[in-house]
Amino acid sequence: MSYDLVIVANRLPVDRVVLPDGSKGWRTSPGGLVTAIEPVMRANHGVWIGWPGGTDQDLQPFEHDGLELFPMTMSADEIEGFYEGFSNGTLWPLYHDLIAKPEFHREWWDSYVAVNQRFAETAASLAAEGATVWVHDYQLQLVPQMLRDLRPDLRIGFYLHIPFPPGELFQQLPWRRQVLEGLLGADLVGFQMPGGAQNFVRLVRQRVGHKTHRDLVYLPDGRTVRARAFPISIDAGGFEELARSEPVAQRSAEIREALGNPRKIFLGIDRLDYTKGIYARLRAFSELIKDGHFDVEDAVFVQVAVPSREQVEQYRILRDEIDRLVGRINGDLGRIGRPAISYLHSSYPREEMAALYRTADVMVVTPYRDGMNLVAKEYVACRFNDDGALVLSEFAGAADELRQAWLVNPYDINGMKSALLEAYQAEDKETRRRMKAMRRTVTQHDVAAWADSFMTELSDVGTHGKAVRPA
Ligand code: GDG
Repeated sequence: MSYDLVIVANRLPVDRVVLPDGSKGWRTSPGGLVTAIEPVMRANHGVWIGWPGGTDQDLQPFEHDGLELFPMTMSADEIEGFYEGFSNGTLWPLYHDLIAKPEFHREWWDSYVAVNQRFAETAASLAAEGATVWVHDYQLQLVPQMLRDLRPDLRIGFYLHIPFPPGELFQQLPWRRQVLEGLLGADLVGFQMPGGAQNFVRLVRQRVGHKTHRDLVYLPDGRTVRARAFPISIDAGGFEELARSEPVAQRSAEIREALGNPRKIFLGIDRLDYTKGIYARLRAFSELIKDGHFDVEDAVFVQVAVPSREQVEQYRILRDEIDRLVGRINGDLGRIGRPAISYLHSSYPREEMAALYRTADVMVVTPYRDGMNLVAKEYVACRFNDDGALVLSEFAGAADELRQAWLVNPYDINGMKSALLEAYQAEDKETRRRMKAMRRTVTQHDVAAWADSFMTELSDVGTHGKAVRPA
């Protein structure tokens, strides 16, 4: 089979599920990426290459909901070295400002190279003459150049979903040059923020020695590479529609009731990750109660922490720390049937997420560093009455667009306390003014516009391959 569009991502957009009859099946995973890419895939005879999770070795290509999927196998050693190791123990902390200490292990790197090579070979074998290949994220940064070596006829795009760090931090990576060269195999390298694109171009000039001008890199063989920001977004219409639906309205009322009808409900939803600033935000909230600004009858904090990367040591430590903190806060400040923090370590269907967004009066998003943060945008999309307050970290990419949020520095606990209190006390008129402006931004720049602008730019750059039709 050969395809005109090949999407290459670490994960396939489906999860394994056990069907009612006991057999195994697939379910489309929650998340905007598949929503955004699906129409382009359909319009262009596309295939998606990725790991379905697990270590099954006898996987066959299959179709799900009309999408052609090509599953990549992963051995237990590769999960350890490539995925948990180099991707999540080296690159993730290095690219998020060293919030945790990155570990550098040569075996992890070898595994990263081997898995990237396998993804590149698979993409090369599936792509039609002159096809477009769109590679995603930090797990696959070597794929663009590996693929170009195998198939110079292709048009290759790469998109990084997480921040690209400043040179001072990136230089620590023992394999910095290989990673930069890997990315330079693409015709277009997309980042969340202009800062990431600039960091990349500067590093390429300083470390690899290529000539650059603004967002262009000139390679010795005459090829050019463009590096630009494409801030990602969400399916804003889809979220709003869900939030407005009758079942979600009912569920929202149930949630408020179950929480004891407090005056204000605060909400945090994050993967349980040390970049997300969960610990500091819960402390700030609890201190407001301790200081007597409000009581557990007035306000409750619902924190959903979605299990994530549980085999990685730093994530286990974080989970224990948060468990202890929540236990201490509730022990000190809670009353019978009235915990200060309602803590949920679980993942939920999209409907439940929408019901939570619809219920929350104050949404609290306080990462130390985040490529974008879609949760902040999803909250805004769900507030169809223009009410609700968003407290948002300056260090989330989303802060660039959602200027009307209560912006905070998550390292400054007192500053965070003031912002939470202001959001709690804000007049309706004030929250409405802010939310209206943010809603305009999120509805205008949704994920379809994001995919479209990346694809359009990709079909304009490079002399290789034929252009992909917009959906
Ligand atoms: C990376 C970057 C960038 C979460 N729990 C559940 C659930 N989710 C959905 C949310 C949201 C997504 O997962 C999380 O996206 P974020 O942007 O908040 O964060 P990361 O996972 O770190 O994502 C980030 C993103 O890539 C996209 O480029 O914005 O900066 O770090 O959509 O709704 N969805 C459901 N149940 C859950 O329990 N259904």
